[in-house]
Amino acid sequence: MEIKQEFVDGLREAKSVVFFTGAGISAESGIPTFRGKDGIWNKLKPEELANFNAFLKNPQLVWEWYQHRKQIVHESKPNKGHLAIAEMQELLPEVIVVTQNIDNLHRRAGSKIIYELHGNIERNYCSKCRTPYTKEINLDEGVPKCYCGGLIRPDVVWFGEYLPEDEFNESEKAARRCDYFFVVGTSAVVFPAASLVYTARQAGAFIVEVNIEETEVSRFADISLFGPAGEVLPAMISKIKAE
Ligand code: BJW
Ligand code: ZN
Repeated sequence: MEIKQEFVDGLREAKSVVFFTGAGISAESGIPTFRGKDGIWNKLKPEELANFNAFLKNPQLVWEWYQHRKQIVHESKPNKGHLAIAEMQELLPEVIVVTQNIDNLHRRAGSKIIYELHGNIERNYCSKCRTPYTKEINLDEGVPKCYCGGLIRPDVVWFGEYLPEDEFNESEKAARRCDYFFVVGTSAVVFPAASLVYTARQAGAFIVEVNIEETEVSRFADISLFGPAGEVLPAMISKIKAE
């Protein structure tokens, strides 16, 4: 993978850069992706588990799955890819992270402006009255319930559900404003999140893809940097810093 000097020179002059990230950026932290060859959902289709009907049918199963994933998240730490994105803040006037991930790793790496499009695994709320639920979850006591009787659910966005409006609106604004739009570690097949790539492109941003394999974005990206995000992004930082 070669990072062209001309590209690095242009990037140095950028006023605003967006990093749109997906599960692939956290893969090197030991968090499995959803799709692709190492995806957790090769056997279990995301559309079948991550929807409200699946939760109503078997809340215990869906909760066990999220508790298992929360455990993995707690045992993991930000990798060189997350850290490189945070370090970009020292080098450019505006760096915005728009993530589909629910794992908090960008925050833990030190990124300041983060829009979480699909929620956050650390938060829960009542599926009936929407009151946030802040107590520990202990599935040995059964699926947690709100005082109103509603089932408590993770604060994540399932299929068929709307994305958090403010986060999506701010992400759209950032996509329209930026000079460079990085698409990192996402298959870019889940909408409306993936629409941001097209919004940025239409607004004239330079589209940079970072992935270990070709995706939907490869055919129109201005540059595709194929390789693990934890290697490609630090290599790019080194080039930006080089005299
Ligand atoms: C590396 C790497 C390394 C690996 N370095 N790279 C038909 C057409 C269009 C849209 C639809 C349609 N039918 C239905 C829809 C809508 C639907 C949708 O998009 N479906 C498509 C799948 C077809 N979308 C929705 O339902 C959304 N809501 C919505 O549309 O609301 C409007 C509405 C309201 C009411 C009624 C009807 C409509 C909501 C989508 C919510 C998605 N939720 C999930 C779960 C979140 C919680 C959780 O984590 O459990 O979000 S699904 C899952 O997919 C998760 C992810 O954020 C999301 C995206 O996945 P991501 O991050 O791209 O991961 P992967 O695994 O796909 O890719 C990883 C990539 O990394 C790969 O490319 C690897 O190569 C790469 N990689 N290692 C760099 N080291
Ligand atoms: Zn309630």
